[in-house]
Amino acid sequence: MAILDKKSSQHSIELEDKYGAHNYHPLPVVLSKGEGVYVWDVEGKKYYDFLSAYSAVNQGHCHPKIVEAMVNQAQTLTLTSRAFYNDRLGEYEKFATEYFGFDKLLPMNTGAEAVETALKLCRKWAYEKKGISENEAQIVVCENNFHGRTTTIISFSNDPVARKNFGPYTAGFIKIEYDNIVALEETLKNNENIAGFLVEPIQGEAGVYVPSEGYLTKAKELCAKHNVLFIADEVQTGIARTGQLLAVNHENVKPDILVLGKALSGGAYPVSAVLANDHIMEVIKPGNHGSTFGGNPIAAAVAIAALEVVRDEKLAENASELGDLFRSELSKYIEHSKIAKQVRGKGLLNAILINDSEESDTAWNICVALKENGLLAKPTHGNIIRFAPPLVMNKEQLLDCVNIIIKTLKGFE
Ligand code: IF1
Repeated sequence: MAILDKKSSQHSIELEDKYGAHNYHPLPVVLSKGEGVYVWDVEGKKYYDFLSAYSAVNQGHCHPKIVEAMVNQAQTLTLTSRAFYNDRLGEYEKFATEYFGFDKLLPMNTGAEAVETALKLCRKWAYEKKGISENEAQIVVCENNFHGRTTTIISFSNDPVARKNFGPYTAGFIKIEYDNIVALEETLKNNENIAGFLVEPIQGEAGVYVPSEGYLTKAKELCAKHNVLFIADEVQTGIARTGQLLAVNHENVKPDILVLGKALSGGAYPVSAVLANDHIMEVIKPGNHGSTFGGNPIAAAVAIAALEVVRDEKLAENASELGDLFRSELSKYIEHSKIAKQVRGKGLLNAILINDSEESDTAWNICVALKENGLLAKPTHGNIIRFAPPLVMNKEQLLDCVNIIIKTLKGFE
């Protein structure tokens, strides 16, 4: 029995393969421990984590302050539902609204739920405040967006893998090219029924696509001019990832509706939120929207701790500095590389483009080799590798990682 009980990567993989739905294609590594910028597999091998659970673990794995807040609250009160008040939610709402500069917060759990919430809020505002006739509201979205997996959200995705055979789809969305201000202007000018513009300040899933400087500022101005709500999905880009608390801060843009998730909890617990000012949020009345778990006391305690860590450890500043260093070091190598074409990103949300077709398995093979060399990253869209380590990394560790990446790329030249 001792041998059977012993954990092995192969055993864990076989269990998932046999008993789990095959909705992911993970890198063949089985993790069992994490601390700061490191994770360990079940055989005890240590890796730098360069995915950070898709930017949920910005504060580093198992941050002691976040874990302590979670454990203390878990031993006291876990869930009341919103049928009753709990003594943590209001405190968290005050903290988070002051932190981000909005009047009110609506608590949810996952990113997709928060995006759904923002869409519902936007539509209701359009009917009750803007005066759009019932069922006529349209929301403008961008090509190659990623906002989550619900039926409504995939209705306006243009990724066939995420979308095909899940119809019929939700109506009411207009898709325009990302980073195209003229397309937005034309769309807003020619349609009275537009309620909102939903946008990722940097497109993550599309391959860390940073829009032209000024795009977000101009988009916000156009929205204001046409009385259209500017909805920023900062689920992935928010909470210091790009070198500012929010990616919209790079352009001093204030969204009408802000959507947060992932690192709002430091990856310890599912916590998401929608923030807006009163003139928008007040359209939501008792019974209009909710969630059994949204706003639970553990989530509230965890989110406060997670946001305190970002502030106290100056994670935005660190992401900004280390991001500049990462891109400049890799650019020097890429200048003379045949296998890597470009490094791009902001703060510690970066990607390199691999010089091969989207259909090739080169990026995947590079990620497998990176894993062998002690660094975990994952390809997105075939030939792009995303690099997003926890923001608690230091300079020495980052340079060590740059060496691992360069050494690995050299094996593919
Ligand atoms: C998966 C990407 C990252 C998001 C934005 C909402 C959500 C996400 C901007 C939904 C989620 C994830 C989910 C993850 C892969 C991932 C991702 F590659 F697809 F783009 F992070 F890079 N808005 N992003 O990025 O949040 O409901 O998942 O909490 O496996 O689907 P969720």
